[in-house]
Amino acid sequence: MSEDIIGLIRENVIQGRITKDDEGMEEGMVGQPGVSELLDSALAAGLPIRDIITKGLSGGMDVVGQKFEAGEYFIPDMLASAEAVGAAMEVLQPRLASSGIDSKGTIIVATVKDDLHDIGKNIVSILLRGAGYIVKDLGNNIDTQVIVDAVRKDKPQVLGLSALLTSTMARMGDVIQALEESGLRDQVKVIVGGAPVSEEFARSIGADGYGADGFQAVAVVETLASGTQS
Ligand code: B12
Repeated sequence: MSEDIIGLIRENVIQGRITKDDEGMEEGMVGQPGVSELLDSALAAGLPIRDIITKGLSGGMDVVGQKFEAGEYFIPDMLASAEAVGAAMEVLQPRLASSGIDSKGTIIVATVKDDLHDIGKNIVSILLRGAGYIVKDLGNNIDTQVIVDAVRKDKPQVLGLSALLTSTMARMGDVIQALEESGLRDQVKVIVGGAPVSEEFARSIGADGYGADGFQAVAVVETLASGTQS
């Protein structure tokens, strides 16, 4: 039963359906529960938020990517699915939020220049906030210099960079180099992530850590931030 609800969430992300009133990619879906109704059911049934995010939301987006690659989906279809994930994360955010009273430190996150993909970065931000960090989210398509200036000003323990395109992932290395040139590299740990990024790539650009998903991002930050507290 629980697997069914998560499977339906995944399917409705693929269909880009937020509520029961939305049409999907396929005929005859109006009236069937959308992501938001299914999320209510999942939460009422006490299903693990981790499974909802990894299997339902991210799992759905993986299929959307495959369909785009296969020429079955186009940009508006990807956007409809992205909006469904965004709506779900808005509902999940308060449940993941920590009290914030004893912040564990500050993290800056950004998607690099020329890259508009921000769903993954937003999930990482929400999970880090939930784990007790103050997260300053600079947004997407962020210029290297803007990131460097933010590190200088806010002095975060960790900087998290996201890139979803093979054409933009090298920008993460540019940011690390710019931090070095600005004399800031020793003051901040840099972690990277995004679908085309790997542990090996992270190492090759001199990053301090890599996370394959939002939960790994939190685990890496916990390890790195504990080593940087003054
Ligand atoms: C949704 C989407 C879009 C949406 C983005 C909307 C938005 N607000 O983000 C829109 C429609 C705008 C879009 C546009 C384009 N897209 Co697009 N898009 C996708 C899609 C389907 C899903 C991405 C996503 O949200 N995944 C779900 C999230 C949860 O996963 P995630 O981002 O990987 O994040 C997780 C981890 O990677 C990790 N993580 C992410 N960031 C970070 C950061 C840190 C620090 C850490 C530790 C971890 C971490 O944790 C996250 C949570 O678990 C992917 C396919 C895919 N499977 O990735 C294609 C994809 C990335 N897009 C692609 C392409 C080609 C494009 C376009 C060039 C299309 C075009 N012709 O215009 C444009 C480029 C626009 C631009 N300049 O950025 C290609 C990239 C191919 C490549 N080799 O580079 C993909 C792979 C699709 C494909 N299979 O062809 N896209």
